[in-house]
Amino acid sequence: MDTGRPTGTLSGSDASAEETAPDFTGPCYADGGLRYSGNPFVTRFVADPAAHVFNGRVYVYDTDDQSNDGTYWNSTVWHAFSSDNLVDWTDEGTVLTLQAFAYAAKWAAWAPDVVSKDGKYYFFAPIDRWQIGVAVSDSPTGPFTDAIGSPLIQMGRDLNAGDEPIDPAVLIDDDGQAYLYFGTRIPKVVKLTADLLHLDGPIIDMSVSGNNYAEAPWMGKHNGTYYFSYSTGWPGQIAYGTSASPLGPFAYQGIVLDYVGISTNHASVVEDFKGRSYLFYHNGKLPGGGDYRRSINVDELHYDANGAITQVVQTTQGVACVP
Ligand code: FUB
Repeated sequence: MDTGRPTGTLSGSDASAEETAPDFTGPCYADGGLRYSGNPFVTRFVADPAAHVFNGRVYVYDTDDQSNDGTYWNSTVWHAFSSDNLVDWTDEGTVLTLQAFAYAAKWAAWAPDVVSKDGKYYFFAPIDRWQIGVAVSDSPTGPFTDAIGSPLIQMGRDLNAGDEPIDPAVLIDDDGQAYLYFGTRIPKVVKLTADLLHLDGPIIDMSVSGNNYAEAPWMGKHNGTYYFSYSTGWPGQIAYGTSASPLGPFAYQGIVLDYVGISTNHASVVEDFKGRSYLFYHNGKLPGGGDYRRSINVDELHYDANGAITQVVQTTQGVACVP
């Protein structure tokens, strides 16, 4: 996809890479200069990026703000983009709609997550602000079909589902155990069965010191430590805590991403794509953008020598092309 965003050239600390680069040909270079993604790196209004690497390619699953009415997050479809170099992005179009879920009231398709297991792709879909469904596909871009026929999580039905079971985020740990994180104001976690289609135990309130959790949970793992990140409010920053267990308790560590200038903040981490880590997040900076017309960005994420995340710098340049 031609994003229409500016491309950059090597400068500063990247200049050393220029000196050692064998040549400046190939898709990552233009006019002898390294290309950058630009931020926002899309020309469509999409938000709530859930980024994953599947088969060596980055897929970003989003809430589709382009198709809401501009006054609320009332889109009924989810969108995706993909790239193998972080600069050339393919618009994968609508990958799932609320129509796929017979039980949906069909008025709000919010922040999703997708995981891969045994060659299949599982799309965790927050539906209408009170339930979470699962759809499955053989391809990361669908078509996805309802995998259960009823909600995986439903407010009122499930004990301790909370007041607003939204923003699912799934971690499949190194031992194969899957954990589903979700919720507003109180972070929730529940184990999933091996087929990812059922709860495998009670829904637990997760403890994060500082108690400033609002929404947008994301769980990552770095050098054996679990990193739980989340938005702190409306507006919010992306904060994080760490733990030796995926169930917590999490000790507050600091801010991953500062305010983004609109009412919501929502981010995901790609821990390792061709040797670097990245933070995907949204803001309102695409022309015509704002609270309900958000667009997605990517910047590098760094850990210091002690494993602390260095606050991510929000750039308009974006990230360098990775061949
Ligand atoms: O996109 C609708 C909602 O806004 C998401 O579910 C929240 O995380 C916030 O970004």
